[in-house]
Amino acid sequence: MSGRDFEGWMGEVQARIEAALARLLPAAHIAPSRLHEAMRYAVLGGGKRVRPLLCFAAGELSEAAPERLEAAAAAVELIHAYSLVHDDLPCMDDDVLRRGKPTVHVEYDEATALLVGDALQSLAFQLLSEIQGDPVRQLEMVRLLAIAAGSRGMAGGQQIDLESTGKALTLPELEFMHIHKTGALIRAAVLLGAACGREMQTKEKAQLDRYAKAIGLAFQVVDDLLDAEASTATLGKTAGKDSKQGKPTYVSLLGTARSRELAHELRADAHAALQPLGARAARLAALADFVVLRKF
Ligand code: GRG
Repeated sequence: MSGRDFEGWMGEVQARIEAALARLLPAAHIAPSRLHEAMRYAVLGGGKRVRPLLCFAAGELSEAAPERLEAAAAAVELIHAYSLVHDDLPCMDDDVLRRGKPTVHVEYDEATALLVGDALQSLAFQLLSEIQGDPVRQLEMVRLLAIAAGSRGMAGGQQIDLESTGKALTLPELEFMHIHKTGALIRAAVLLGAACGREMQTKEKAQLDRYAKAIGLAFQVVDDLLDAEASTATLGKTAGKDSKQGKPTYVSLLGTARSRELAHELRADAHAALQPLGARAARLAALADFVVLRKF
């Protein structure tokens, strides 16, 4: 697949998910208006939509219907958006800029930002529950996302992150934190996309899981590199925060050169995992490249 084909596909999926989210979020004029307006502010008009892209790409492996993928991708993106809103709160990462605009608690207020996160999380599960199809499969999807977002996934990873500030972690400890904080939701995006289509063989699922774990970690390594090397304007969020806050990162532990190498090793592992899955995995492979080579 050429770079141009991939960019065209990315643009199409990003436009599709933006339209779906705009349709699925409650309209701002519906009461309580302030909450609904703030939910739309948090979700619409920004972000790379990496998780929806992964969901759609994984859906190609199992020949999933686009309407089902749209709902699953929207659900994952809503969980991601909620995590960003809560992460930016003063009691957590305390940031004022996200996706190039003031964070939700700055634009609205802290209590509203808290409720925005809560309501986005609820809406995500509502969307999964409304997907048409085999109810057993649907329940598995709900369970998968619940575990990925909860204390054994993203929220647990965030807890470890909060406890780690100012501490020197070992590499396995850092990896454990990121497998949960960032990796769990990325893995869920991939597995949910695949679960939207035909039942895949156990072997295929294992390869896909290996891919998802590799790019989940690669995503975080690159996030650490960008925080150290890119500008606030390019990122649309405050750059250089990790070292200022004394957060353990791949860059603080390994340095930039080794971190870059590690990202490429994880990309190679992601590609290797896709090898047995054939041509249908081409977009997942291109997404592994995007995750590692991105500049924002
Ligand atoms: C509050 C439960 C809870 C969890 C928060 C994901 C997270 C945990 C915090 C976000 C802070 C952060 C910088 C995490 C590192 C990786 C990450 C998720 C970056 C942001 O994701 P992108 O780059 O953002 O996909 P966009 O804006 O493109 O969607």
